[in-house]
Amino acid sequence: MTTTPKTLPGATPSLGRQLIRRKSIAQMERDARNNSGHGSLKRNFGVLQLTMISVGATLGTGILVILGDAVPIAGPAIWLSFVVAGFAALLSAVSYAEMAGMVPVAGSSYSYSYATMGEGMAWICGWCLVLEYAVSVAAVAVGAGQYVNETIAVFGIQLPDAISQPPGGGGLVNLPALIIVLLATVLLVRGAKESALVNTIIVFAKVAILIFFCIVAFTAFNAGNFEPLLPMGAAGMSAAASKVFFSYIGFDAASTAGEEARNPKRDLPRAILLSMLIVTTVYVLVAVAAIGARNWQWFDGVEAPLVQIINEITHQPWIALVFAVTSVLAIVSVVLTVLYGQTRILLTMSRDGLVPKVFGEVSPRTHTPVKGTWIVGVVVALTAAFIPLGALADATSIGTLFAFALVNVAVIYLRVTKPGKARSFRVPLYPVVPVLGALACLFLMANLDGMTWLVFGAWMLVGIVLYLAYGRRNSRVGGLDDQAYLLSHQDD
Ligand code: ALA
Repeated sequence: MTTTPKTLPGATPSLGRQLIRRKSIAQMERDARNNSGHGSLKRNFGVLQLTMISVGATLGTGILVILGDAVPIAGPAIWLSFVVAGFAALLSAVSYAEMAGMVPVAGSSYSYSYATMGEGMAWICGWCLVLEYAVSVAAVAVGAGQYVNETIAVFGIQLPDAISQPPGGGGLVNLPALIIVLLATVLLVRGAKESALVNTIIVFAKVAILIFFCIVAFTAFNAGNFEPLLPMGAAGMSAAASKVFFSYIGFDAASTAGEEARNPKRDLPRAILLSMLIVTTVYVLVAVAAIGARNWQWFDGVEAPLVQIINEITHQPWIALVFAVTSVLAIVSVVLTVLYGQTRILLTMSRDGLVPKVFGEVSPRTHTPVKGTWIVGVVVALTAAFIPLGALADATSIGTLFAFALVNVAVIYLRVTKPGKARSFRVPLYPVVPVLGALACLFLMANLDGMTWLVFGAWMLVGIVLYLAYGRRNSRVGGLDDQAYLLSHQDD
């Protein structure tokens, strides 16, 4: 199927036509090579760095903080909730792997939607990705701020609320969250390679402390804690699965590094799948170890449960301190890599004209989108510092699930329309896996509460208004240059 425009060169298409016009994969690759004359990113990353970017973006508050909120919902079956959420994420991860190997640019699911469902869905997906990346990272930074507080509390120091809580939360500014986001921004501006190195070191450290937690917790293992397995019934287990789905958000971050990978077609699918394997194994082990060590009712209202368990079992405050400090770093690496992903997605969207040009300017010196990174970093830092995120943070999972569902649909679409196109990775058991993947996302979305849906609806409404006011007028796809290109690549 071709993407030949139906409008005359220079004519403005109708809204309906504009919403469904697609951008070909070849055209995306060409744009990535030229970056509209704005300087290019550098291909620095191999499979190790890419995997670490995904693990870095994934493993954080979900297991360190949200585990404690989810145990009272599921009971001892919390480990099953992690398996269910992980299975749903894995179904989408294999779809991401196929798409990332086929469309190795920096836009992730935004680009996959543009290539398949057209501009309207691509914008919606890009707008959902802002929820998945920018809004979630603000929420994650707030979580890191809380951990900083608990860490220094080990020394008997407590930050005053005025500088550790946002207005509305009893304070003036959440300073730890602000500082964490700004530090990550400075690092990202300096260079992608430097950021990836720092991230890799932290990822090794965070996986190590979680393995250490399992070893310590297993010394206090009580099999009786697993009975009854489902005190809240299967409904409790699946509601908790929707909640802990947050902890899998981020495995797709490697797919935003498509233009900085040395061999994206080979390495992106590997990195995505490898990172899923690592985080799922760690999550299930930690959940089993935590329940084995403490009865599920103990978790109610306990903040930072893993630190508490370590402290209670070892009776060594310094061990708890090392654990807590590494936990803060763990969350910092989520902030670093998720911010990274957001800047690369916006870079791609700006190339298409859907967001302002400034996000696409790459510095020839650092090979990073310096201005775009500062804008994203400052907005996220201010959001984390001054806005009690509340319901908006809950909406990040719903936005992410929607983006994941679209990727599953994109796989099916391209299998039907471009069966002969080379794929470096193919989803196994097609079409069962992408169909199940999309259904699993819808199922988890349906499990989220009405308030979350309401916030999501409001978010979408804002997105539609922004598109009509800006994106629709400034979209460059289908412009004269593209049309000439498309006509000479009819068979793409
Ligand atoms: N998955 C990321 C976390 O758990 C967002 O912090």
